[in-house]
Amino acid sequence: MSRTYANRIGGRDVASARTFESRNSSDRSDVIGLFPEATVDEVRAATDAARAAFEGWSRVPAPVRGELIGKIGDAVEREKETLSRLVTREMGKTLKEARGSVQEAIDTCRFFQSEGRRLYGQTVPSEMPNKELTTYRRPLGVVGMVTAGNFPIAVPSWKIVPALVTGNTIVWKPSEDAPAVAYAFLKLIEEAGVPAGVVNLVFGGGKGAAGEFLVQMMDEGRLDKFAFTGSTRVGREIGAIAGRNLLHPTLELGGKNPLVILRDADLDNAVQGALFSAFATGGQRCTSAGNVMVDAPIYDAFKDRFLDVVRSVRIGDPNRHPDVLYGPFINERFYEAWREHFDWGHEDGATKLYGEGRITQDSAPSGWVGDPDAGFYGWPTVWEDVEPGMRQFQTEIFGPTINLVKVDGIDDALEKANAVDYGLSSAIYTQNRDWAYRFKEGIEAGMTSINNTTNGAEAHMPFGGVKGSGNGTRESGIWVLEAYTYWHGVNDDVSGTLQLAQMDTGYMDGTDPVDVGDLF
Ligand code: UN1
Repeated sequence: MSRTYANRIGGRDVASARTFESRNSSDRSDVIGLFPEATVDEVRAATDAARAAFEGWSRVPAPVRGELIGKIGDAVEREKETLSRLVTREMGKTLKEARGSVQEAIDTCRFFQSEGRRLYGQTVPSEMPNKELTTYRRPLGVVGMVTAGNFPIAVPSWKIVPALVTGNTIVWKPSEDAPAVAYAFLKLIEEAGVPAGVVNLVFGGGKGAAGEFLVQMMDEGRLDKFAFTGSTRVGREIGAIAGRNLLHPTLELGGKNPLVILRDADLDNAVQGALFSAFATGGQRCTSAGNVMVDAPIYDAFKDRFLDVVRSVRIGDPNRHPDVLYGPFINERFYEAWREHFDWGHEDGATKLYGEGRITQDSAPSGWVGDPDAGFYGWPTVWEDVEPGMRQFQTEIFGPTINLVKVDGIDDALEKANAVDYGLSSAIYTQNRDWAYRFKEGIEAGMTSINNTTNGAEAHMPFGGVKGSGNGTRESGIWVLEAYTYWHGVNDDVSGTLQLAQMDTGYMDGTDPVDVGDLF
């Protein structure tokens, strides 16, 4: 019998009438638990609980809130191995990557623990005597959050931790692909001493379910902020609803990230970097590489070496085989979307160099281990003859597939790297400082790696994109503070007289008058 979990609203378990199962992505016969399908009333109740908790939480001194964040970090660190195994079991990334993703949440707590002792405002000189100007960061209020299943603890921590340290309260709807990880994280947040109602957790699906209900709460005036990681299509809808309610949402959306390999690159390093960028997490990262742009003089050499390593990639259930490069699709929907791209590829005139679709008993690459029918597993797939304008080139696929695109030098590489509607991450392999510099200056992306992968952003760097990859908000590091606070400017006049800004100022006196009319 699988255990049934409840929503957490105001520090209490709240069951829903309907439930859904969370299953192990690598072995779908393994049911992890039953989770509620929260109703609109339950989601609304969660916003009430967050609203009720706001005043008290926002008045807790920020350094004390920071200490609680530190305790969350301690609790996550203590449970790192268990959480990592749960991440692997529930959504299917390798244990090495799962440990990295849990570490990312710990790093986030470490960073924001001390931010509670900063949260600096400014003192600003006044234009009048005996008057002081100061600025303060103020919390926004109640934040609605919807997060994806591919980084089920790291990415939520990028939102929850800075929102908490700045004094906001939260209603969080995690991905239905990884509810158990969310529940475990919430329990550790509660254990650390975050008061009841400050972080509320509601479970369920997106469309027509808890995710959409939480978005609707903006129209009911119940939220002061929305934060979302997911597809560009859904992000645009959330952005429109937030816009009409005058909220500035955090939107971390898709990517079709270019990885450029120029003629002078260290090829071994570049092959390894391209492999990880394309296939880590089975290509299901928003920072995964979508197009590998290879300089013409080394195109054939790169292609041969890349295909050699792709042919020997180990794939299988990462719970049983710790040495695989990647495991299953997180869910059937991602598998179906990936399957469709084979049709477009052929229609558009791209050439498939490697890959045979779904891995089955009868069709498995040499590095396959285990029972392919236990989950949805895909062959690593490599295409060439891919050009800007093709769907294959433009569309984020979120699965194990990569395009090789031939380019001629840095200018052509840059032009093609910018020829997508997204601009999240990017990478270049070259030893030439000038080319690297030009790439860094010219690339339309929020993040760039030089001689490293498109993925693997560190937890205290600004994370986010340009163009279709988001709305310019940033997560992580000091930059995320802008997303969860507003600036409050305070004028404190101790002069005891009426002093009018711009009017009663000394600098207006004593100048030689100029008659502007005489100048023309
Ligand atoms: C995501 O896929 O939504 O940079 C986040 C990376 C990770 C985070 C990815 N640190 O690949």
